[in-house]
Amino acid sequence: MAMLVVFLSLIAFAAFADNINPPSGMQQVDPRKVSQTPPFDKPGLRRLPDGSYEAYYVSRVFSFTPATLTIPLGSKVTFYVTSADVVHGFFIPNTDINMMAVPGWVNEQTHTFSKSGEYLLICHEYCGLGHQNMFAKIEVR
Ligand SMILES: [Cu+2]
Repeated sequence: MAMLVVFLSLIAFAAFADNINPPSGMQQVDPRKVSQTPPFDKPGLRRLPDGSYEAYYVSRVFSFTPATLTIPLGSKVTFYVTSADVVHGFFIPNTDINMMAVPGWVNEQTHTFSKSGEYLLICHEYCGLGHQNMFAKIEVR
């Protein structure tokens, strides 16, 4: 029992001392109101004045919105991801994008698409009976 208290205290101390947080800018969003909350009310790709892009994704059992996305070749894209229900994975093989979609939080990662082709976006966190069908497509051209 004493060991348990010691270990939990060490974890709590390390979390606060090292300021361990979810991997995002600490952006929060109410998971029940995701579909009314900008920018997640209109998920998709947005071009920024500097020529880079932002991609907003909402995950829910068992799909990603948008289901397909077309990205110009060579673009630098920052993905912003949240979930409207349970925890999902957000993984695009052969890129730097590998994160969790957590209800209540917005996670972000950036990747520059320097190879054209079709990329698969998959959920790699078991989220229920339809988990194996949870994917979306990204076309880079
Ligand atoms: Cu899932």
